[in-house]
Amino acid sequence: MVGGGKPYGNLAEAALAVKGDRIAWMGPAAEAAAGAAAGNVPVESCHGLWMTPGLIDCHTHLVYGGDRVEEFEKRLCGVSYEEISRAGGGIQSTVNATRAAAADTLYASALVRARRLMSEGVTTLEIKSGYGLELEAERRLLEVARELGRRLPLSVRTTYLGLHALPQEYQADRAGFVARACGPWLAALAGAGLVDAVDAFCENVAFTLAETEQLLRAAQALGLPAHVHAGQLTDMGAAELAARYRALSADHLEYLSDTGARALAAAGTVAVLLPGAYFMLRQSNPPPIRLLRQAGVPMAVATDCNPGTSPCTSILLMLNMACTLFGLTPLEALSGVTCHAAQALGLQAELGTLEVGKRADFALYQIDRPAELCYNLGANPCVGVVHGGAPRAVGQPQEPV
Ligand code: DI6
Ligand code: FE
Repeated sequence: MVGGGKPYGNLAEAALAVKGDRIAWMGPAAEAAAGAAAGNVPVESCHGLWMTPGLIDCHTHLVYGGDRVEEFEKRLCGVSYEEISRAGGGIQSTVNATRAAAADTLYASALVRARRLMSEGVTTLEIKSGYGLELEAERRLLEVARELGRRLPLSVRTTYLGLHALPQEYQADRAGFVARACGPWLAALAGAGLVDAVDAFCENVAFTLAETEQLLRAAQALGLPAHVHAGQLTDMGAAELAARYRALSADHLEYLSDTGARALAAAGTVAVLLPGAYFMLRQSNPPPIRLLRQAGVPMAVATDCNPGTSPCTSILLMLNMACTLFGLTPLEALSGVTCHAAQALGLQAELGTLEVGKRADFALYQIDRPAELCYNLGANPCVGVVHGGAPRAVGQPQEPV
């Protein structure tokens, strides 16, 4: 995935040497054999397989309580979204279930989802809080996310999604909720080392531009980078705001103006595309891909794994949807889960390409050419992953439950 040369940066008949958790050498397989023999280094043959950088899912809400299956079923049986909402459904039902769940219950359900993503070649996962919406429940979500990163052969980046929804008990006190979420709660969680970045759902059904800015300003004061849920349902100018605060990413972007796209490009903010939510919500206006291309905005692709609008644990399915629904080329889609996803997490110096000095995270696929990863619907050709230099056969989890 290193640009400038062959498509996909493809190297044929190549070998790669690992020292510790780093890529120490890359070159022709014939040279590697001689070097390995001289240095008495163990050699693994991956003959006939394709190796990619470990895939990065840079936008998930992986940890939550309960599910929304019943709601899905009801809606398809003709019950309206409003009726479901009034009966305590929707996002608030996930907040209730999450608050009621013990940490080990949250861990167990998130583990299943993490394993599914890992089985397709994911080695780095961003996980947002945002279903707790009060200090201790948010803390539990972030702690569970960190625990997944400690126990699994997986790098986890945590994001405090402080402004996701206005919880029931604050319906009459919006300002009070926002002040707490952006003030003492963020300070406590960041102080505990649980927060790698912040995020806000800037949308007419969620939080305003001014409220979002309050969180971005608080994050800036703490030296934390930001992501912003921007332009999923309407264009409120959230992309411009994200750019103004040099956010790592602006996510969704189905609604994005020319000025928004240019602002993202100038700020180096990555556009994270989430075709799973677009599909589930049966939207019909894809993000303006041509505009993003012309402006030179790097595009990432992620699952948005969440119980409401994208109950998705397949990054490979997202590759297909990014191509079929949004019109990305397979090269753009693959860049979206490797080099550009790394950039969306601020980890481009460490991850996202196979290059000497980078972390030895990679995935092995039984395919004939890279575009197959985007072409297949529902297949999983991943036969193994290496995380930090340690091999792990897919389907044989070594980590404790
Ligand atoms: N965007 C979404 O689509 C979800 N959250 C967000 O920020 C909705 C989350 C849910 O319905 O549970
Ligand atoms: Fe999201």
